[in-house]
Amino acid sequence: MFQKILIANRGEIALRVLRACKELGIQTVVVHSTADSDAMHVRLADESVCIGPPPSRESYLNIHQIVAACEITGADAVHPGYGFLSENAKFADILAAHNITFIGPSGDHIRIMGDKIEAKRTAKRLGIPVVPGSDGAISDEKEAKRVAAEIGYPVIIKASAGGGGRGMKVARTEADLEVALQTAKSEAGAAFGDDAVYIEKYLEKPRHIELQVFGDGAGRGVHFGERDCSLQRRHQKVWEEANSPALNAEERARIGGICAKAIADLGYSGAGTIEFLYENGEFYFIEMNTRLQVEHPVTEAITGIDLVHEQIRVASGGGLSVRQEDIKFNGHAIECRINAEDPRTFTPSPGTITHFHTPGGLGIRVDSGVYSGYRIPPYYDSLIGKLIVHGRNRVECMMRLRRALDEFVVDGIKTTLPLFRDLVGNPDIANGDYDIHWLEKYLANED
Ligand code: MV4
Repeated sequence: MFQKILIANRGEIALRVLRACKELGIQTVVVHSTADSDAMHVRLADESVCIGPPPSRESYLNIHQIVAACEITGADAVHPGYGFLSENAKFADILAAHNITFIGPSGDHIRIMGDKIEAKRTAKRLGIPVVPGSDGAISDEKEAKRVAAEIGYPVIIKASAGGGGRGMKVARTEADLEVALQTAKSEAGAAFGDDAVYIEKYLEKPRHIELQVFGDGAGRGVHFGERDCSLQRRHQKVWEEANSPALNAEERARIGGICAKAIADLGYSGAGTIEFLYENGEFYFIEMNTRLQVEHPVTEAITGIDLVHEQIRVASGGGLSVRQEDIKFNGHAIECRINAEDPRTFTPSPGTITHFHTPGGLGIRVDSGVYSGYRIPPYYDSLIGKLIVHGRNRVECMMRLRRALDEFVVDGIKTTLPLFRDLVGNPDIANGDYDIHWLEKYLANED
């Protein structure tokens, strides 16, 4: 097991990882920018190293500074959290070259999944169902027309270097195709320095369902069920739940079994998330994330397994603590992302939190690094906390969520809490009847 882990992140996820380290008796080091000196995780860590000024480029993304902090403190592993360097293959390679363990998959696996064309090709080879489309990059308009005619309109053009919704263009008819292809290519070239694009059948009203998987790096793979993350705004998830209201146990076991076997065959190590669009009872792979995700607590709630413990165990060579048959799905969990934003316009609302009171009681978890009197710096994302509610079934979970939202107090700044108080009372949400476009439509019709 590791002696000392360096946490290369900030905010609620730095605190989340720190808690896991403490439980395992592992010493902790946090790195932070000058804007985060008074953050909770800095106070609670055994050691902290200031690695630079507020802009992420010069601190949380500064590989040299982070490696230096490892050398100075004698950390033997790094947990990258999510965002920042968590899916940076070069960072994983550099740490390996310094004999420091990156708590995550190999640089090569990160690289494959970062290239969306290569990721899709790999998924297909491993037996994962993918969205019908081009086999690789589209070289010209002629090829685009041929593929589109084959799969049928509408189609979507995506950047291979994109992901998370960046650089996508929909073409509803052949007449739209030329413009869609050219704009997708030039936007991808400008944004990513790589203008490779691919083409897929455009699914009109899917749900976003993702499978939590783990590999031990030695040919064993398991799945921890799915999360339904269809409620999004501008590709930012807002509300996530497990299980998906759309799936039954047989469907879960079937797609879960496919994913676990794929992860085993790939020789993948650590936590991963396989993202699907789900429409008319069919799963279609779109991307794989090679990190721990923001919404991992809903999976922890229904399985009772600490996924950060599991990441640390696997990275240290201790293997997975569970076999597939040990993983049981109990009840239902919902996560609400509480952002320091205006609940209608989603404009960031940094500033000082004058009063912070979190709900409690059975089935309630709040992951947050903020406290009364904390000043939210304006330099980073606006997530200030996550409310995760667990119940024996979805109805109990929703009743408990409504109660927890009533108890939650965040004064001094605007937050997205009022949005959740509206959503929890909405009939479509109560029925689990929503797709990836539901929230944007709801917000557009509010005024
Ligand atoms: C799609 C799609 C429809 N058809 N691909 C957006 C994020 C990126 N990960 C993939 N995305 C989409 N890919 C096909 N073939 C619709 C979306 C999409 C979406 C997906 C998940 C959650 C929210 C979304 C909002 C708009 C579009």
